[in-house]
Amino acid sequence: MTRASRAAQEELFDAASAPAPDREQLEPGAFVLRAFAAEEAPALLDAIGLVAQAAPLRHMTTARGWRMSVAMTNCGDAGWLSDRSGYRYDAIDPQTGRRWPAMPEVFAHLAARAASAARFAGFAPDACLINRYEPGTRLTLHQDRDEQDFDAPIVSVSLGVPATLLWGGAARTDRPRRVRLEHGDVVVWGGPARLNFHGIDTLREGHHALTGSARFNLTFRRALLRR
Ligand code: MD6
Ligand code: FE
Repeated sequence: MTRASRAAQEELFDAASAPAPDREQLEPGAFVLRAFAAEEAPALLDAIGLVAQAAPLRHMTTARGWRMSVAMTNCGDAGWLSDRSGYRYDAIDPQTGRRWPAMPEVFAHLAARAASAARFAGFAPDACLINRYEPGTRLTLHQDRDEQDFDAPIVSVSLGVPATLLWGGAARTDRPRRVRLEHGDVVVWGGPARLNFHGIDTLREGHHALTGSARFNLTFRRALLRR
C-alpha cells in the first residue's frame, strides 16, 4: 500500500469510528496500545501533581538558546535535561539542587505492563520525562538518542487533550505519518524502530475533564545501563 492510500484508509477508519484494534503496529517494533492507560489515568495525573510539587514543570532551553514551548519535569533515577550545553541525563534537578522525585509505583508498573503487551519483556525504566503541552505548543521532529541503552524500548503515555504524533522514519527527511493519540493511549517502540524520528504537531485548543486545556505525556526510558 502506498503512503497516500494508507493515510486515506486511516482517515476512513477514523471517520467510521470503527472499533480500534488493541495493539496497532506502526511498523516492526512500534505499537500503539489504545486506551491502555485509561483506567489508571486519574492516579497517573495525581502522581504527576505530586512530582511537580517537588520538581516544578519548567521550560528548558535548547543548545541554540530557544525556549522550549512544552513544559517539562522528571522523576526517577535520571532526568532528561536540555540547556545551553545540550541534552543529557542527570540525577540532580538543576532547579532544586536535589535528586528528581522517585518514580511513583503506579508509573513503573504501568510502563512495565505496556512494554510486555508490546512483547518487550522485563522493561525497568529509570527515567520518566513528564511533558505538559498547552494549546499552540509542539515538539519538533527528533530522535531519542541520549540514552546509554538502546536495547530497551520507550513507553509513552498520552493523557488529556488529544494530539497528533508525527511518526517518521530512520532519516530526518522521511515524510512522517500522522497518528492521533488520545487520552490513555500508550505508544511503545524499540528494536528496529528505536531511533525513528518523531514529534508532536502543534496542540489544538481542546478540553478534557481531567486536564483542562492541557495534554500530558509520560515518556519512560532506560537512560542508564543496567548494573
Ligand atoms: C510526546 N513523545 O508524546 C512526545 N519519544 O509528547 C516523544 O518524544 C517520544 O512519545 C520517544 C518515544 C516515545 C515518545
Ligand atoms: Fe521523543
